[in-house]
Amino acid sequence: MADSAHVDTFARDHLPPPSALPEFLFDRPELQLPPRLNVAAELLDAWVAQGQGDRLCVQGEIDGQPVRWTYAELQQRANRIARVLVHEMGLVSGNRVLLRGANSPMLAACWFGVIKAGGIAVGTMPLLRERELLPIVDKAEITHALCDARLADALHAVQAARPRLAQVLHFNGGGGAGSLEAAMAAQPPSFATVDTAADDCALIAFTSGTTGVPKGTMHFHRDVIAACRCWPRHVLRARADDVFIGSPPLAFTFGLGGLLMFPLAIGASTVLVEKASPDVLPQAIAQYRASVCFTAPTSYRAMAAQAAQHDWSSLRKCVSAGEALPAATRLLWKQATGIELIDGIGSTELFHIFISADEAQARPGATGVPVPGYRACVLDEQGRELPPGQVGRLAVKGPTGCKYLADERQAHYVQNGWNLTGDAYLVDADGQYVYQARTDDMIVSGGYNIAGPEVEGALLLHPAVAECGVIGAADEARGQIVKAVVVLKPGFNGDAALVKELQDFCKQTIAPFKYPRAIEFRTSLPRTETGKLQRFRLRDPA
Ligand code: 3UK
Repeated sequence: MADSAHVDTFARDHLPPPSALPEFLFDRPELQLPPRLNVAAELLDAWVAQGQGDRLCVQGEIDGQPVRWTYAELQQRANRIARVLVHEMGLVSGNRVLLRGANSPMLAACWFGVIKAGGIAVGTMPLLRERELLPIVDKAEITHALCDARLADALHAVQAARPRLAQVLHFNGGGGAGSLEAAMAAQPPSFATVDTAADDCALIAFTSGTTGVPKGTMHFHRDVIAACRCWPRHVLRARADDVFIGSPPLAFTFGLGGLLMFPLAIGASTVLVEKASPDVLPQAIAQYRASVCFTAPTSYRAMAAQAAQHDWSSLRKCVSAGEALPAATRLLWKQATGIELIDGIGSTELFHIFISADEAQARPGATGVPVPGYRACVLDEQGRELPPGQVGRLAVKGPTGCKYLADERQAHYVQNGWNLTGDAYLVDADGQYVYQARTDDMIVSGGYNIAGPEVEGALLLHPAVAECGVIGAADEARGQIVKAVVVLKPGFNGDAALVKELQDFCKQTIAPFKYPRAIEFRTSLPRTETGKLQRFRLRDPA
């Protein structure tokens, strides 16, 4: 720790104590990382230094105009931003810089600018409002921000309430006087990337948690590089000529890894589009001839429904994460595009995917096996390892792991060196990990343990069902009953006959005791910005 490059020691000072950290595994040859490491030096400067600066790096739009930047062009913009941060905004290495904006090439340049200057990037979801930004600014003691001009209002309100956040510049607003772009234009395009220690903090990612104060997960430079060398290398196996695209925001580590770190780690290019909802993503895939796609299971399901209208011929690899992938969705996508989805479970705490299966290993209903570099097991309530076939708590360790910023909940996520993700899993006879539910979402009805996602999987096989969520509803006789909230496809009517039909359908598809005794029809389901179903809002509509 003595040779940290950070002048501002906030991150180091607020790490969990060593005894509360998970065990880290670096036993693979590709995980032997040097003591000095900077993500921007590895992913950006190194390509330019190797004479690869003219390769295409990032595409998208700025102010409605198409953008195509090479590695050298992104590097020069990041360099100018680093200079603006240091020389105009008074950034000192180790300061936290809030980033606010939808995915765009400029947001990527800002991210690298912060990292080059030795700052700590704190990405925030574009939809967050003042009351959600305030706890992040407080918790991470944020002093600087780079913000998309179209999202300036909420941040102005935060600034008014928090004098600490004194330095803010805006981008993507036309580049007029006072903008980040104008400040960049006054700086030369070179910058000496700060020589950070491998265990200096590079980013703090806040969890998309459903309850309580958001948790900040700290990630070192080495965590990001280690993640680039595990799942992408061994499971995704993309190539330098691949074009990455997808929906998750760069503020979400699923998006930061999949749409920025992983393509740049192999010299590939990425498309950063502001809107990547299922109704516009297919068009963007065709327009940019994208070959590797990252999005959530519900998005694949929605895109599959309109597959016939689009050109998927450029697409090679499709990654699903964020929530469990129903077997029905895997099948629909394969039928629509011919592509076998790559499912993977990751978390903000571990940065990215740690259990997954490539196209060849993929099995409907299973997530896959531990990614090389990671180890996993299923534990009982006492922390003992369970044999195959039994449902328990998923435990993981690898080169990355949970480091909450000053948070008591570290002791919930990390126990005896394992990261406990809060998921109920079983390992089947083939060693495949089979997702059951979030531990808190297991339904106990009449003495049976029932996993809501399994019932959802059954309902999704019925032709009338567009989307659904299954929860436990309080019941005097049974403690809980299985309740399904269903969104129907157009042309279906949610009447008593359909309720009966869906119930019978479930009884034929899975063990009859799991069928939903109550079914409610709605026009949409509550989801987070990252595509996760908010079950707590189904349970308690208020
Ligand atoms: C759930 C899954 C079943 C699971 C994430 C890939 O989702 C990500 O991070 P979050 O912190 O949530 C983590 C939790 O989400 N989950 C994610 N993927 C799957 N459940 N199958 C899956 N394939 O409950 C997990 O504990 O928002 C995903 C990469 C980076 C990420 N941050």
